[in-house]
Amino acid sequence: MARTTSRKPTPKSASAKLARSNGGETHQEVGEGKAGTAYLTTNHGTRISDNQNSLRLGERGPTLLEDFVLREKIFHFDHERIPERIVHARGSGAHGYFECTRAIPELTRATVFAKKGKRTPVFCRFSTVAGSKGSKDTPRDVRGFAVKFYSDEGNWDLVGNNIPVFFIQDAIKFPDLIHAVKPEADRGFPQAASAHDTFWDFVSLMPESMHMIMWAMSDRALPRSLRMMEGFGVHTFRLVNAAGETSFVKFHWRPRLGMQSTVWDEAVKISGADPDYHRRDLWEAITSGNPPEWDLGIQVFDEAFADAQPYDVLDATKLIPEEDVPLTIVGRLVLDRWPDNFFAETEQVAFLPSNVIPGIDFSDDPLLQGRLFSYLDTQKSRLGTANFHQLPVNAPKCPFQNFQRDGMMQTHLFKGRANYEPNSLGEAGEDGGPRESPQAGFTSVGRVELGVDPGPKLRIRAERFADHYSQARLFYRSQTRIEQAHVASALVFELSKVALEHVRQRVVANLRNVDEDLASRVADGLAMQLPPASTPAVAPIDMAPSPALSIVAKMKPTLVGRKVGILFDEGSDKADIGRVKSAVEAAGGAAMLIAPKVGGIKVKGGTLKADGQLAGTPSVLFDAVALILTRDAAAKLAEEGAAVDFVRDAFGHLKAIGCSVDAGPLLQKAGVPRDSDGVTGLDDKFVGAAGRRFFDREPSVRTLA
Ligand code: HDE
Repeated sequence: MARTTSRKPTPKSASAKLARSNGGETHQEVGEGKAGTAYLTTNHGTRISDNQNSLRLGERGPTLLEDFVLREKIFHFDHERIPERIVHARGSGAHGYFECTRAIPELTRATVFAKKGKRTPVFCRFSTVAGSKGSKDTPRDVRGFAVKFYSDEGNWDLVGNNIPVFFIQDAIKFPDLIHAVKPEADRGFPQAASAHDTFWDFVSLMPESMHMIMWAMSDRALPRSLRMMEGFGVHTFRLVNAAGETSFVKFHWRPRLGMQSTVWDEAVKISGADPDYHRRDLWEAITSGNPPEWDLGIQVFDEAFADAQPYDVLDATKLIPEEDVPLTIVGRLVLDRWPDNFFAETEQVAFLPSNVIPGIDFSDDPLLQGRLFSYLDTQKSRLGTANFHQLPVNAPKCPFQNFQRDGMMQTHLFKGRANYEPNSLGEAGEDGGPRESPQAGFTSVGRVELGVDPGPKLRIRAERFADHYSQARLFYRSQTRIEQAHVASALVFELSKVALEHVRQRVVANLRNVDEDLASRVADGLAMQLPPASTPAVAPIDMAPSPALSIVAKMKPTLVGRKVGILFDEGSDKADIGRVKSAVEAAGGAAMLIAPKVGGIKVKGGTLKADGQLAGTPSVLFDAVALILTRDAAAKLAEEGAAVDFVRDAFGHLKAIGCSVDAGPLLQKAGVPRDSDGVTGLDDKFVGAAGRRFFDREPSVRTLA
């Protein structure tokens, strides 16, 4: 059928000609000359004449099998999804660089640390662990913190978490752990949650998980932003210098914005208001030119220190207190470029803990050893080919060549016939291919060099791994009073979702070995009798508290990288709004205007558009809020659920609230006492308060265990 071209081209399609045909459907046709758009083709380069209609017999069908344009398009679409990651499926990534701020050639020959000022490109992916790819960003969960350094001597992947210890000591338990935490096998729920029978059943029988449980029940598992969490390599690794001398090392990422977390009720509400909360937050920061940064700290120690500790440094359920081995800052990580394509980069990035470079080596940590083996398999299964390393996000940025050949999706065009070595093709003038580098190449630190006797082959756990409780106690006792209450309340919440009473009992019996007060608070919160303590494999010891483990003690009162919501309505004073917005921005924060309608509201001094509509932009999305309202508007909004929740939640989530003098009726309806700490006017006091949380308020708004 001939198509009738509409007479009026729309301005947006200046280069694509707009046409409408018989059925009323819109066609965008390729323009002519230089101004024209590119023409549409099939995957094999044939130009497509019509991308709106499949090929039919007659006007009304049937559709013909020979329509290769339709067939190819639908075929490709049908295969767009690839398997999601078994764990860490939900994630967000970004490009950036690592800059060495302190050269450490005396410790390692890794070129990443060779020279102060040296920059190495990186790709970093943050993730939750339990939920699937489309799950919310803010469950109570551990966060993955994986960094791929594209070094000039190959890719180094530091695939860590935001918690410095792990649930289990031996890789052989990982499938059990993940099966237990994922949705239950028969019912397929709960999604992205540890608060259910199978998880707590498993961990209650695995007291080695108790230290990690303390962290997972703490506010560390509820980060306010991916930009505001610490990262850890978790395992003990080795650094090796040019002389072959080696030391143990633990890696720590420290966020320059300071650490910050949400409160549980807030995290639950954020997941409804914005399931992409962390992804959006990272995207906003990077695309608005505020790249997040972390310092890289290392804890370096030797065998003598390791031997002298009451725990084993090869046990991933243990940390090394910073008070014992302070951090040395050796570099900074800057994430300044959002990926061009989410799938090609964030989804297809393949991290491998076995990716190390000369100067970095593994320890014998049995969890790490299992990981070195596991990740290659997962990448092959997920990305479908042993050539996954050729994808742009995975390929090294330094030269790479060997004699591996062929395989599915081979994209490299190898020249010549040298696909084996040794060969003598060079003697006949042909390219013989790459060869070994005995000096510059990677060499493993040998047992003989370390003076370690390999000993017999045993399926056994080392006796020094048997203390399951001392560091759980260390963590709990190093928290501030309010953080301890959060841990206890999180345990009450999670165990309240556990239907099997004997599991609850066993968890509380284990908690008695951590801290008696904690166990009693949890038992009280569950309205159960305190069970007898379980018998620990080794009696716990008291370690000196480590203030470095607290978030609240380390929190920076700052508005930098934070967001303030300004609620206004008809009649609000435009000048006041402008003043608060400027003050927030001057303090390094971002301000967003919220009103019942977005398109433009009459205010004193003109009209004003809002960035967000009240019902869709609750206060959980902000670090502090300002209410700039006339008395009439405040009285009207006191009858509006979304407005009352806006204020009540800001107060309940311990945030600063700045108010115009006339905001009273709304405050009153929300039950916010005007004289509370953190409830201020619109002056400098508000901006000063907005970078803080008012934890003292908490007992007045909810019952904590
Ligand atoms: Fe992982 N882990 N893991 N893991 N892990 C994966 O690899 C595995 C462990 C961590 O953003 C998988 O590519 C085993 C500890 C992060 O793409 C899989 C064991 C730590 C990420 C896998 C562990 C981690 C993964 C799933 C026990 C903290 C996401 C998809 C021996 C130090 C990386 C994939 C990204 C991903 C296996 C234990 C961190 C299945 C077998 C401990 C951050 O291969």
